[in-house]
Amino acid sequence: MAEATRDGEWQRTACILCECNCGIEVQLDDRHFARIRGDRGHPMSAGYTCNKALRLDHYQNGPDRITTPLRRRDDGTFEAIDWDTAIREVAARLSAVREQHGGEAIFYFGGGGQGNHLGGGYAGATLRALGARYRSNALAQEKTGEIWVQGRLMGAGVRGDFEHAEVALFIGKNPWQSHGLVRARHTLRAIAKDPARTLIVIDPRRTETAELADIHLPVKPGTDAWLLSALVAVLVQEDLIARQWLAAHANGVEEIVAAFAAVPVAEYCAIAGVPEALVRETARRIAAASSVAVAEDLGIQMNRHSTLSSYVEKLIWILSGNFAKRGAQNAFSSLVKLASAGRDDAAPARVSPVVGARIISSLVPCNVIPDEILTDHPKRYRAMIVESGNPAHSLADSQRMREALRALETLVVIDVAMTETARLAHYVLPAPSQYEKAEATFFNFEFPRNAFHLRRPILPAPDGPLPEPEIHARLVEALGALTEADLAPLREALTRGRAAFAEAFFAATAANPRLSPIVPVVLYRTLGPTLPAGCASAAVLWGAAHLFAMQNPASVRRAGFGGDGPEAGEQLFEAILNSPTAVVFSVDDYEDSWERVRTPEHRFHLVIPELLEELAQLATERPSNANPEFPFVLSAGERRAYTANTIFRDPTWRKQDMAGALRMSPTDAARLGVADGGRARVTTKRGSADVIVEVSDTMQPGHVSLPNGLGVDYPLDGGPRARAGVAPNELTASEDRDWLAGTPWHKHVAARIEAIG
Ligand SMILES: Nc1nc2c(c(=O)[nH]1)N[C@H]1C(S)=C(S)[C@@H](COP(=O)(O)OP(=O)(O)OC[C@H]3O[C@@H](n4cnc5c(=O)[nH]c(N)nc54)[C@H](O)[C@@H]3O)O[C@H]1N2
Ligand SMILES: Nc1nc2c(c(=O)[nH]1)N[C@H]1C(S)=C(S)[C@@H](COP(=O)(O)OP(=O)(O)OC[C@H]3O[C@@H](n4cnc5c(=O)[nH]c(N)nc54)[C@H](O)[C@@H]3O)O[C@H]1N2
Ligand code: SF4
Ligand SMILES: [Mo]
Repeated sequence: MAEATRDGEWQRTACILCECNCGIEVQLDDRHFARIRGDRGHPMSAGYTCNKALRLDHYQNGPDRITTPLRRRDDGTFEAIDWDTAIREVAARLSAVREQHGGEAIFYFGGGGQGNHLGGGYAGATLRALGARYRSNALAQEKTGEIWVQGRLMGAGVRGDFEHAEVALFIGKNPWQSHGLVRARHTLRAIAKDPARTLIVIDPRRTETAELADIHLPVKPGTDAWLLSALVAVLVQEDLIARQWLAAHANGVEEIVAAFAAVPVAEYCAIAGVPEALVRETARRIAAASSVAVAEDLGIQMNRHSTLSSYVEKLIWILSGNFAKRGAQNAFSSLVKLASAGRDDAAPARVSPVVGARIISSLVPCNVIPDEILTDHPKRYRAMIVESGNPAHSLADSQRMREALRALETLVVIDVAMTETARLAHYVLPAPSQYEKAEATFFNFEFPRNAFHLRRPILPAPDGPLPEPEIHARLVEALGALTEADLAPLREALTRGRAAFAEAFFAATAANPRLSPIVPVVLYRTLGPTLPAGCASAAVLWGAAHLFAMQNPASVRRAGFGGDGPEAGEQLFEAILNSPTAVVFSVDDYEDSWERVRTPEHRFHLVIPELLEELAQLATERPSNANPEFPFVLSAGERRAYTANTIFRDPTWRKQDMAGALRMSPTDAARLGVADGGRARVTTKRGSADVIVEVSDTMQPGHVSLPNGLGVDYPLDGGPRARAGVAPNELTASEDRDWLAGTPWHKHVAARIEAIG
């Protein structure tokens, strides 16, 4: 072992299992996480964790860690190679692709999971050094439709203030299990307990959140577009909209009113399977509330009419005037932007090179990736870098995804574990775990206080893996994009302090056009070594802190970072470097939300013609699951108490539901003759899987669900690999996707179920 671990001491870090990244404290015992507790000093989570954080040792000491670079032999087995060989060969192979076919033939996927975005902050340098132009990540199979709608409506990312909301509305989201809001279970219980507040849930399943709700709208799977349209139609037709507020803040109100005046409420409620009276009651409750916070998630984002549903969801809170105030929707600020809700209606949309799929927030839709590779089109992707993602498991249609990955001339995977994707790679480059290096999440979406946590390593990395920023720096150097001569004057300036460095840095990047595309690596190689031990990777945050302070001076000042000009940015960076927990970097006023609306007069632009056309088509379309061959709707990928994407590969981390049962209503179970704990076969047009059945009265008849993240394989002691549960994407198809954003219909897969004796 390289260095001693600080056994027995409480060390502060964060949970990496979901977007919340709750602060935790860990006591180590011989590299094991012996004790874990919530960090009360964390400014957001304040001691809160859910049940999953306590199982993090199964990640740190998972069964499939990689500790040396690997190269695949022709027979499919791997040999260990040293880093110099790995970097040299990867750079040479990617350069060869660029020379023959252009950099745009090199595709990048990933850049971070639920808690690790620092490495992805450096990947851009490698891509620009290669001339690569196309990339994607998991956001392009869930959030890109919503991002596109936000871009068109207001050009800003928006978040609900559930802590203070009088009415909280969740659509296709089960925050009791999936979280996505700070201290989710506390917040939900507080709303449910308070008679003055109302919790509303739209979900076909009576989820844990729906169980707490005051109003549950048990929508028929896949019919949210009709239900949400009916809800907005009631607001419009009963004249419950915030007319005066809208006159001051929105364009296109009359077109929207006209479109929804035409919606036949009773008919749409019937299609959605929800009593009209309940829909009217819900609309009236929303209109009467002093504040409404809303969140949508995968239940509509991975479903039929997903981009349209995201649009109509937003009309609910805009038409009722719930923006830029306490308890409502607000536009947050990010230290580092993960997605850009650009207002792209003026510019022609960028599209993918083969299929011509719309690129949103710079991301190619995940569902078209196989089509972009499995073709003889001259512009096909021929090489791919995958970093902190497992597309062979997590994207639609695993069979086709595997076929596509196998067809690449070069596949390079950067991961901590030997994943389904890594096993198809030509080169696998090992990274230290998120507890063995400096890391950070860029999922910073809170309002009015927003916080950022630079986590220090809490134990040394084993010999072998290299942090992602170091891998990218070496690749950029091997590609010849950066030389020692570029860095020398910057290093010299740094000896005279950061102010001198800043000056030299801006002068150098202005003078040398080669440097600006690779700025993260320049910072890593100059500023990085001067940062506290283990924190070189934080170098990129120096630029981010300065930029943020320049763009949001008042919010940064309220957060306690003052001074003139660059002083505030420098103070913020120092605070991030020196704080063991998250730092509040921004304190906003509710009015600041308007400043972030990036339309000419900071007004909502309500009319989106493409989606109003789709709305009109609902009038004649009838959702039907009439295919007698596949009479069930399968939701493939539900969040449960013991699921966490594929971050854990060891199934024993689960304390219950080890095999990830198929949930089914008692009516269906009786009809099929399956008992609770019995076995059944699920078949879709793409595949078939044997499952254990959990009979659950939370399910509607005709609707079944499988958990997310199961079916990863793991090595048994010295022997073959085993697999627990069903990999959901063996059952999904890449062509089943939204026409506009390309997001998959994973929550709505046509399936057949048979009992197995
Ligand atoms: N425990 C746990 N938590 C997680 C994760 C995890 O793997 N495990 N993953 C994290 C990630 S990456 C994400 S993106 C979030 C996702 O978080 P959520 O979106 O909340 O999670 P899901 O359970 O996938 O889907 C939400 C709900 O959609 C419902 N649904 C299915 N069909 C329909 C429909 O037709 N209409 C409506 N309205 N609802 C429908 C399901 O019943 C389910 O309750 O969770 C995050 N948190
Ligand atoms: N059918 C179906 N499919 C789904 C979903 C669904 O609901 N249904 N949900 C989708 C959603 S919302 C999401 S977000 C995706 C998630 O899918 P992916 O984006 O593929 O993410 P993860 O499963 O979180 O995999 C993250 C990878 O990061 C690796 N890793 C962990 N720590 C580090 C590190 O420090 N460095 C590096 N380099 N690697 C690391 C892990 O070993 C793992 O291989 O799955 C999606 N797939
Ligand atoms: S809410 Fe998310 S980040 Fe917090 S402990 Fe649970 S899984 Fe971890
Ligand atoms: Mo996700």
